[in-house]
Amino acid sequence: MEKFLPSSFIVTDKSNIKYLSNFTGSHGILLIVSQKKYLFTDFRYIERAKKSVKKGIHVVELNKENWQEILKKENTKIIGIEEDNLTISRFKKIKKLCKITRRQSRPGIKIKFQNISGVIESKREIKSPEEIKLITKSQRINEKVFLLIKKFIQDCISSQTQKQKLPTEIEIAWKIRELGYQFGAEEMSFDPIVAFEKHTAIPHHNPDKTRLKKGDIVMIDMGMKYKGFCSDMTRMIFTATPTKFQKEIYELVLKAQENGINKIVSGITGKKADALSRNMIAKEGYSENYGHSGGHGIGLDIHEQPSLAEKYTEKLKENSIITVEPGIYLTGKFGVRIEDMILVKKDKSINLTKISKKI
Ligand SMILES: [Mn+2]
Repeated sequence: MEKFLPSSFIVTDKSNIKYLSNFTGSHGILLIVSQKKYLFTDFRYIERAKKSVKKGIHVVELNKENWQEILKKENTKIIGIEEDNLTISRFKKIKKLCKITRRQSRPGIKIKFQNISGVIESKREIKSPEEIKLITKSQRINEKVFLLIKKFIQDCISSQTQKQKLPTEIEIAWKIRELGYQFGAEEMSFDPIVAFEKHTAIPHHNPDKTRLKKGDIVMIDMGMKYKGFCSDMTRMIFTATPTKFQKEIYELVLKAQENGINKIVSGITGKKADALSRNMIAKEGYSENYGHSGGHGIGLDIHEQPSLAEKYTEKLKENSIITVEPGIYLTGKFGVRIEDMILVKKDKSINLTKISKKI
């Protein structure tokens, strides 16, 4: 269903503010009144905002007088707000800012609020060529880091002496961060997931002090942030020849994932896109071991619209970027997840991830 924005609205979601204005400070609020855009911030961010905002956006130091002046000038009566993003206390402050009292001979204006949550997010689904370039670059950094991490793990295993200790999950997660910053990421798009052996059966394992052992199956799910844009990838590393069963599971997940990637095109629903991988896993009897959604939109946020899930019945849009990440998790044994980023196209979607999936 297409949703529309009223002519006046307030943007409080940080990624939406960045999307519409290019402002990235932690304290800002965007007020749009009849197509005129005002970025309100405080003293600390004024200079930075002036330097970074898109053309045509007025940067204003927030106070009640100038806020109300703008609303009065345009005779604003309905203002859109992002309910999903507002705390009660922040909403109270906004209400106060917008409460225009009867003063002198001026008539008071009663303002109504309307929920616009999701509308800007829905516009963000379709990526511009520039955004596609930045997301791809973010993934290139991610890949550079991953290859070095993989080599580091393999080198540790092959050159291990009796005395030497192999790295812990935390140590590898830290190395991912370090290399990421070194190669130009401004931050991680989420805390790196590094899991050894049994921990791979926990979809979002929190790295701990467990040490790597030769023969472990390793899961690495990692992503970088570059100029505000996220990347996301999951790979499995086998530190010895996998068992027949491990290989079987790995190949099933891979087959399911590639079926998804090859058949996802714009116009199919998120539900259908999810089913492309899920049905193959279910057919082999592992539906109970695949308890998360099949993927998600990615951009300024690590998880954004659309969603590859049973309940997501909206259609995928051309030039959206999504992840495809099926998995099988066998508690107490091991798990496998494989994740790539896909640029959705009309005829054949494009895999933005270049790291090999061969064992
Ligand atoms: Mn993901």
